Amino acid sequence: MNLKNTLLNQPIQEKYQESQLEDSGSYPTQQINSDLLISVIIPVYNEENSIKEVIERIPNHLNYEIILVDDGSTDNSLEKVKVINNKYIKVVKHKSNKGYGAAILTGIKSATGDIIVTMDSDGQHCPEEIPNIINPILNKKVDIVVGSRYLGNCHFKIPIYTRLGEFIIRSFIWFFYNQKIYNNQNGFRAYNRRAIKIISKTRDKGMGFSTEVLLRAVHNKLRIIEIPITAFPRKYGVSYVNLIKIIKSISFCIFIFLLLKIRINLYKLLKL
Ligand SMILES: Nc1nc2c(ncn2[C@@H]2O[C@H](COP(=O)(O)OP(=O)(O)OP(=O)(O)O)[C@@H](O)[C@H]2O)c(=O)[nH]1
Ligand SMILES: [Mg+2]
Repeated sequence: MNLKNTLLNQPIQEKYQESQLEDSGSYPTQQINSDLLISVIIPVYNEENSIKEVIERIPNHLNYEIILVDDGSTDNSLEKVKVINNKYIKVVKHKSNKGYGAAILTGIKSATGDIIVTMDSDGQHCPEEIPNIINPILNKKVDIVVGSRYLGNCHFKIPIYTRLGEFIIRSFIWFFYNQKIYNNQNGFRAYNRRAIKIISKTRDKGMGFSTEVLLRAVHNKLRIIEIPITAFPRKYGVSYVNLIKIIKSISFCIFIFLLLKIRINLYKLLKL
């Protein structure tokens, strides 16, 4: 049995496995029949070559607002956004670079939607797939949807250190919380309001944010599902990920939740 078949709530997966890629390279999008407001949060740090296209590709049949968080960009990212004729874009700025997690948290504060979607601004995610990522929440099945390039189509080779990191996080979550989340570093996600209440308390302001959010979510028994997405390599610019920093923050995060688990189990033991 392969990864795709073993994972998660089957009805949603089956739909995708039968589907073919469209010209855009993304999965066929599902039809959304909902008046709920969707807030799409896009953190931007020096992405002048890709940000305009990412915004323009967001399906316009959705009832949405776009919260663009400029995380102290020093290039022309903001100028590229200004020329887009879209009244649903809200721009929030950090005066200096504060980190990926800080950018998402700032976006959450400005978001008024019933569902929040987060996606990268470097063109690695397909905006056309936003309806797919919010559908499991609309169907009231889950609180958090995580896009998975392992279930979907990944058009680049995932670095070994990313795979290793994801394996360690997945094993921790599986061992202590009995859930499997394979693509746990993916930033293309959707959250309902219940989830937002919990993840707003996340402390990591950098790239460890994605891990802490999931640990908080499983610790609070939120319902999480992974769905297939399409992932592309960065076309422009460079990754701003600092490997040493991310290893430190993820290790710290796992350590804290490990302590929490030990404390809970100790209480249980002492009560017996
Ligand atoms: N790394 C990083 N990204 C930020 C920051 N602030 C906002 N972002 C945005 O967060 C998104 C994710 O950052 P990336 O550097 O692409 O991280 P990644 O996708 O995990 O790494 P790559 O696969 O190498 O691109 C991008 O859209 C960035 O523009 C920041 O301080 N650091
Ligand atoms: Mg990226």
